[in-house]
Amino acid sequence: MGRRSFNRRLFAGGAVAATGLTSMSAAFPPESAADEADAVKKAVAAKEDRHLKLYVEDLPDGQMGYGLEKGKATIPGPLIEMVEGDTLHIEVENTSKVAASLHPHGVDYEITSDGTRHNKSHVEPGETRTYTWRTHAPGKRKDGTWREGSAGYWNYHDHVVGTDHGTGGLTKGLYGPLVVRRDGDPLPDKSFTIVFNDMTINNLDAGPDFEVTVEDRVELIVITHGELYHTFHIHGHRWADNRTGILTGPDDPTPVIDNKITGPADSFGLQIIAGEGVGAGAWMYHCHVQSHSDMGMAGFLLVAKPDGTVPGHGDHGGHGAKSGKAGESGKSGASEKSAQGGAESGEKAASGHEGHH
Ligand SMILES: [Cu+2]
Repeated sequence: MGRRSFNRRLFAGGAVAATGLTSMSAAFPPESAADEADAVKKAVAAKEDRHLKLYVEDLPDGQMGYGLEKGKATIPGPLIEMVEGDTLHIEVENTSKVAASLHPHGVDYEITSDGTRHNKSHVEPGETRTYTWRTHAPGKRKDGTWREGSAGYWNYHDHVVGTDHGTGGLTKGLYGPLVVRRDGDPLPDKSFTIVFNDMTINNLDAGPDFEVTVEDRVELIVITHGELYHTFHIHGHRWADNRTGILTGPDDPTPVIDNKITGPADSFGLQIIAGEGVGAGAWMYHCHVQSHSDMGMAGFLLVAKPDGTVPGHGDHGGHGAKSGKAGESGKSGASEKSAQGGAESGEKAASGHEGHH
C-alpha cells in the first residue's frame, strides 16, 4: 500500500511528555487515578508565539492545495493544532496563478487576518501575507457571564478563489483541519481528516482508507464543504457528541452517537479506541444518505491486529486499490517524530516544547 500522506500532524507531538506507555494503556480502564494520569498523552499550551509557513499551490490536475513545503501541497491541507492560549503566526506564500487566502473558523483573529477580498486580506499571486490566529481559555467576563474557550474541531479554507466566498477554492481543494485543544486534552495516536466536499471525500471519487492498529487512540476530524448535507457514520464505534468526542465521566449526559448530520462549513471531531469491544476489522465509514454512499462516499477504517492483519479486508471489491494514508496526520507520540519528516521542523519552529522530552 502506498503511504500517501495528505496531511501531517503539527505541534502536538512536541507538546507531550514521552510516557513510555503504549496505546494498550488507553484501551482498558486504568485501575487508579494515578494510572489514569499517565495513561494518555496530554496537550500542553505553548509558552510563546509560534510561527508557521504555509504555501498555496496549483496542483497538476487543476486542483489547488495548502502545503507546509513548496511542491508538497495536499488535499486536505495539513492539520494545524493549537492549544488554548496559543498564538500562531502563519506566513502564507501564494505560488498559484490566482489570488487566494487563508480564512479560519473558531479562533480569534483581527480583521486584517480575515482572509477576504473586501478588506484586502487576501494574497496576490507570488506574494506573501502573515495571518495571526489567537486562542483563549474559558473565563468569566466582567459582567459575571462565562466566555467560551476556543477549544474545538474547526477548519480553515480559502475565501477568494473563484468568488468572494472562495467557492472555487473550496471546490479545488483549498481547505484543511484546525484543532484547538484544551490544556490537558488527550492526544490521539493517529489523526485523520475526512472532508465531505459535495459528492467527494477529500476531493476523491471514493473515500480513502485509514490504517490503524487495534487499541490505537484514533481521532477523526470531519468537515463538510460545498452544496450538500451529509451524515457521517462509522461501523462498530460510537462517540460522545461534544467538543472532544469523549465522555468526561460515567454520568456525563452527552448523547453517545454513531451517526451525525453535517452541512457546509460544519466541522466536528471524535476520538475512539480502534476496535474497542469489537476487535480488528475493515470497519466501514460512510455518508449515510443512501444515494451518496452508493455513489462512493465511503471508505474503511482498517483496524489491524497487532500482527498487522485486518480481518475482513480484501473481500470488499474495488476499495483496496485506493487504500492509502490519505488524510493521515501521523502519530502524536514523541517516539514517532522521526517518521514525521517535514512536520518535525514545523513542530520545532512553533512549539518550543522540547524540554518535555
Ligand atoms: Cu452525503
